[in-house]
Amino acid sequence: MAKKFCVVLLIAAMLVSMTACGPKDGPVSGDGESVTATGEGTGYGGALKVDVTLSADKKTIEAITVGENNETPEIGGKAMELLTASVLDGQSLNVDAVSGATLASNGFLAAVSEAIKAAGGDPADFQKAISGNPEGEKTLDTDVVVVGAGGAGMTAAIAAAQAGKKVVILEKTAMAGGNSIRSTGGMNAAKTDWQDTNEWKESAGLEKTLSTAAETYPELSELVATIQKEYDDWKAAGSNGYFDSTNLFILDTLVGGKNVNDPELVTTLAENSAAAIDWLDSVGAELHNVGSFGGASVKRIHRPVNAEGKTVSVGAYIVPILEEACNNAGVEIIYNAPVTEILMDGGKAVGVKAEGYTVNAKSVVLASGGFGANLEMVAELKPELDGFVTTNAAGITGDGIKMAEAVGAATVDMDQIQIHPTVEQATSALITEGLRGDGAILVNAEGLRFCDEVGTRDAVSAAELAQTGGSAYLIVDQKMVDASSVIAGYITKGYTTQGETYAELAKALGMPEDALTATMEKWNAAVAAGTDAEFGRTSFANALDTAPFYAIKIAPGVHHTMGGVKINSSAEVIDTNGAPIPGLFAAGEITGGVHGANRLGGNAVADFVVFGKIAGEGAAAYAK
Ligand code: MEZ
Repeated sequence: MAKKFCVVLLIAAMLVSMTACGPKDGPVSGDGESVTATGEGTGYGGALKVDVTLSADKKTIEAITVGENNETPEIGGKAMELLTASVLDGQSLNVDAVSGATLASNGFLAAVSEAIKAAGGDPADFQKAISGNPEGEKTLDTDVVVVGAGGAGMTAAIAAAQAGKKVVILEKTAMAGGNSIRSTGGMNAAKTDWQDTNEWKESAGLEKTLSTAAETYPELSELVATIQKEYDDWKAAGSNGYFDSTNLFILDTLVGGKNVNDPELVTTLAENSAAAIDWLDSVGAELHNVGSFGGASVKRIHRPVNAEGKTVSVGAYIVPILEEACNNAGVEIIYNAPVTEILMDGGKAVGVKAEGYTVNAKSVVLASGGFGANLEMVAELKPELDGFVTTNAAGITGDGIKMAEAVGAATVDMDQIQIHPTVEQATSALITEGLRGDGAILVNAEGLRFCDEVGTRDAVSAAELAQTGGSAYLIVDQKMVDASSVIAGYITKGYTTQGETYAELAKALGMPEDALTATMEKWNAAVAAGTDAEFGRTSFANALDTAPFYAIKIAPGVHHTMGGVKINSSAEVIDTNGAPIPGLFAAGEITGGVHGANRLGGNAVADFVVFGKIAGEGAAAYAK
């Protein structure tokens, strides 16, 4: 039986038993026999409470109920759900933290331990070792095996299953999502109906792109001329709807990537992006709110909103939907099964070996992500990033790239590693670029702006590192908070400092009050005029004029590894001689070439949906 199914059964059993005893503040005898008590631990979001019910003889944990906590439901919450099942199943606290949710896991286990003591038990009685695969080594036969249950892996699996194939995903960690679940901003797509719901205000941004691109990359002048004509034709035809084109998406991505990108892959990304939004719709993921993001000349990032119309994090929204779509399509996801080897026969990929499993397949899709959590590998490839924090999920360590190399795959751009300019340093939490796209500004410790906040990530990060302390403050106002559940979450997690006036905020931050007040007034005037004489920013959103005002202290952190396994536009893995490896496909951050030297925000989700789908369809066709 699949591990995930066992977990579901255990949770169901647990819920039935828990209904008998609600949360208690101290040891309470329930049913005249068992005892329930509460323990407290510290997770990612601060204090968390857990109720534990022990049997009368204190030797059996009968139920665990997670109480008050500030964990992210999709990450820390999910980890606590998985750990609840493991602890109950094994009657042991000797379980591994869930990768990617270590703080929540450790806080949960500490709270359970404390609750056991408070209920009169001894945590030492619950320490027996739990073996990795209780069912022993298993061999499975399938049509397509996918390595990794992140966005690319699940998309590929759904696409292959929709093409009628039997699909198994092997996921290294205890939960789906990989780096994708941490993705906050949204997905870039060009020429969608959703863009047309916006008012066109981007002439200045577009003209700036066309002139800088032509000057900086003369080799792109033909592409620039084509876009200029598309724009002129659109204006001549009465400027209906919102202007964008796949060519402009290609140009923005190439310019953002310093034209190091593989142009064929970029073209595939852009040309399939609008259809990818429709495909997501078809599996129940609606990304219909369109906003501005760094390096995009027009509003192109598509985002989900909640029932109140507030933008929400794309990864936390999309991952559970893809998981459900996998379930509905009959895809089997096996968790806690790190893949160690690609099985080859006569030069063709014919399956994989994982801890506890051998999966024989007709084709293999690699979707195990990049290596942004492997800080040693990062520093080896780019020594100047030694000491930087990472926004990546713990499982993103580059194993798939190494396995692909072991069977002859070529790699590209391995030293192209992106730092994201806005990372909260105490927790390594990504503070989405969406804040800047929606109107936030950056100020330094002196209370002064220092760059075009919606420039590309490499440019903004470099500007930040040149400021006092190598850090800066993102400033937003209450209007922005009211429009975004993401920002509300940052406030709950304690990342913000706030003030009723600009001066009060400056005082709380220990920066010159006059300087911040003058900066904010100057910025609001620039928004009203639609011109930023100081730094040439061309996207403004709204003035930051509604109290209270909030600041988040940030600095750059490792975010995306642009290099990886070489693929062609059919998502086939290319070997060191330039030929596709039969039966081997790859998609998402494990691959290199799409993003060049710098990925644009919103292009990772576009990458995993577009290339995940191509890889899944290709693997299904190969599996015949
Ligand atoms: O694509 C990304 O990395 C992204 C959208 C990040 C963010 O700032 O939200």
